[in-house]
Amino acid sequence: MINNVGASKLLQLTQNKILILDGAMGSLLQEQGLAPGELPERWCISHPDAVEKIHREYLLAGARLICTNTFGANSLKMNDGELSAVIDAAVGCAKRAVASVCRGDALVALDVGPLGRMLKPYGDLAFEDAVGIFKKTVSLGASAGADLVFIETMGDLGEARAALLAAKEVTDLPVCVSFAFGSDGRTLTGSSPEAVAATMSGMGACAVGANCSVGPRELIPVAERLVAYSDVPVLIKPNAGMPHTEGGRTVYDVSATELAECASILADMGVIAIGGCCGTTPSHIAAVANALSSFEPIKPASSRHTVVTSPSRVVEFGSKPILIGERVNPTGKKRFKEALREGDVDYIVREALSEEEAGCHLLDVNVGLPEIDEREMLTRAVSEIQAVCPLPLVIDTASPSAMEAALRAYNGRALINSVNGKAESMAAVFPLVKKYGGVVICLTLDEGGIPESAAERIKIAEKICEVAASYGIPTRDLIFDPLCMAVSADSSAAMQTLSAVKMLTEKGLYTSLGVSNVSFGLPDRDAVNSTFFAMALENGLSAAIMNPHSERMMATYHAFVALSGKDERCFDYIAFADGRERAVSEKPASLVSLSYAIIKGMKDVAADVTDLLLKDTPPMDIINGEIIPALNTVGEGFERGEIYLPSLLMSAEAASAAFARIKASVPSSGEKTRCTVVIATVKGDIHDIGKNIVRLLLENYGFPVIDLGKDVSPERIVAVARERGAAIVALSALMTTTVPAMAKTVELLRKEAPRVKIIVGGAVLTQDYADKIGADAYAPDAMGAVRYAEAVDSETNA
Ligand code: B1M
Repeated sequence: MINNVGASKLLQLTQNKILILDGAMGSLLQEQGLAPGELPERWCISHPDAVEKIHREYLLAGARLICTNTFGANSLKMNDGELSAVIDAAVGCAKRAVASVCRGDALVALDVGPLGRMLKPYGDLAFEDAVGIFKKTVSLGASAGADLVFIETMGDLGEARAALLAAKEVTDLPVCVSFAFGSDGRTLTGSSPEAVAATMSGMGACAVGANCSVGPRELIPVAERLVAYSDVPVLIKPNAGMPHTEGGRTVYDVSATELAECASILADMGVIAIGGCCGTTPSHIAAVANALSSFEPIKPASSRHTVVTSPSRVVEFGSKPILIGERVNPTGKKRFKEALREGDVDYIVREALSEEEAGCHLLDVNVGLPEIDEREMLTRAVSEIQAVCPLPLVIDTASPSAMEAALRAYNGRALINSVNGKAESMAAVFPLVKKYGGVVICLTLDEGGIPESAAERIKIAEKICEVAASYGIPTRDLIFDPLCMAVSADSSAAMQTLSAVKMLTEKGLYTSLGVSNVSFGLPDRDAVNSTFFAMALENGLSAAIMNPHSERMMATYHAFVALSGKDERCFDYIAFADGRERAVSEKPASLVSLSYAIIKGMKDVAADVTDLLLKDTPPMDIINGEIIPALNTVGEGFERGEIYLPSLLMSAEAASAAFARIKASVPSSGEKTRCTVVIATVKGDIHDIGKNIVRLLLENYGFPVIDLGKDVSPERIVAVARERGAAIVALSALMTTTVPAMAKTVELLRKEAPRVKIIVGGAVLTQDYADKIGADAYAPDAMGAVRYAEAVDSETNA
């Protein structure tokens, strides 16, 4: 239930007009003297008049929804007492401004920004801890009198889910959720507008949107996609372009006129609330309000799309049939059952990855085994598969408690398997679909069992649609499984199922079948399955739960798609027929290559495979032949926009795990008698894998190495080099944006420690650049660094 006052006011404010939102707060506070590094939220207490004045200016400019100055107000940044005082004061400032400028006729939204820490598995913050932190902020905002909650500038879908769930669990205020998108049209962790719109609106946000990002023009295509895939209104708050510095001042290039032009385009495409973000001012908002004063908002239509998503992948029902991998399931699999009993999630993850490689679109995850804690195992399996596999998942369980735990952990909008026509099943599953969002597979059986005839199964489907609607779940999000029975037991079984698929399709409903059931008890099951699969596809089947490792099933699918005109110039069929490598990860850990484990981000497997390799492969061969090429592959995929930051992080973790095993296996070279080396990755750069390799090799050649780590300032490097009497400083940089910090470090060393020799390296470095910044030497690889250190050492000792 949504708070009536806030929700009805929101509805009223968007009824006949585009709702005007406010603009930047932080940049205006800086103009009034907020010092760099000072928390802007504290100004609600120390300078309430300044904060209130900014709110008033936005209201006078035409804003009718303003955000409190609480972007960073959370318990990671301040203690409970201060948090409560700041939020109280912030809501007070905004409320007073609304009362004085427009006699209460505007909404005050509690502004909630990201926590500034990555969630597990990419960072160290547990999902439920994030939920707890957001809950604290939101309950304080609700008690202070905010009219709604505005979660903004989210870069990670998982964090946005945590914030939205928290808000819904502690208050009935309406909640808007807005994301920051990069120039590639994706969030920091790789989510598309479709993924965030479907996930957030499915979870009950009252509006979704985009804010900040890279400028208003760049947000136009993002807004179009949000509007198409959202069931709720879309709001946009762009920044005034990307900031740059001029004469020590931060400058934004987008003028008020340009923002207003973009606002008109956004309103034309169905955005109902528009404001500004960083760099915008009351004059920007006045220009937007002026441009939109006579605009009638386009009534938001429900999304027509049935989608399931992971953070980075959206799969839509209705165009091509969808393949759902059935292999993550213990039924009839001895090894899988053993893995479940032993808690061997790596095995399950490899099974999932092998299905991804075989060409599935979605993966069914079922870990039901009577003797294990299914709730715990399903949650673990879902989280660990999601950490390395981009495919959206199908949460498959008969236990409502396991379903809820897995849906809570699932990052995105899942396909839920399943509900059926029994009152008990619908009462248990539909509230979960409503709370966590999702598309649900509906089995056409009820208290009377599985009806024999197709017509009776359709009746159950109709009943399910009605009950789902009473929970507010649209028919669009129901996928009907008319149940596939063994043809060996009943010769009419297959035909009844096919006719049910046809009837459901004719009613405009989507269907799914566990196709392999049809051949139960028969020899050469693949022949029966693939023929039945072709027949079902011809009758309109939308999705099949099947074995993607069956060549016949896959060939049937690709041939069907090509023959039905859904494969432009048969490209997909030709690619399929040309053959692909498959099932690599079905092999035991010992047979998975290290580079594969790194590319897929499988940390534990990478460590285990490294141990095996170390038995007969020299460490440097492992580094040069497996670790570096794998990281290059990942880096290239990242550059092409094919993989996103979370995968890069997982691969880096896997590479580091492999490297740690190599390091542990290399015997110490004994007494260190050579000259001392100080090594660091330069300021602003957190890449340290290459630097660690250089350190390992130097130590192995007898050099005492003082490792200052990554992101190290020139001042610290110089201070330590002087203090420890280092003969050599070794600097690493991996990004074009951080080589200037290397130049600065060299400059400072020349001034403060002129006798120290400087060697530089890292992927972006060249001999030319090393010469230009005045380094003594450049090494393209770790061995080059050792050779140079040896030369310096013999000179020093000569
Ligand atoms: Co990032 N990253 N990354 N990244 N990352 C690169 C470097 C990038 C080229 C990827 C790409 O777009 N193709 C790109 C930089 C583009 C550019 O500036 N030209 C990039 C980017 C953009 C980013 C972020 C900005 C991404 C984001 O957040 N949007 C972000 C930056 C954060 C920051 O630093 N402020 C970021 C983050 C990360 C991770 C944290 C996820 C992770 C690093 C984890 C870690 O290091 N602990 C990561 C990774 C893994 C990479 C790639 C894929 C691999 C780097 C690596 O470890 N290579 C990388 C793409 C690539 O290089 N193929 C990429 C293996 C390593 C052994 O090689 O370090 O070159 P390297 O070391 C070699 C030699 O160069 C030499 O010896 C080593 C062994 O032969 N060497 C020296 C190195 N230092 C030496 C010093 C010496 C001598 C030799 O003497 C002193």
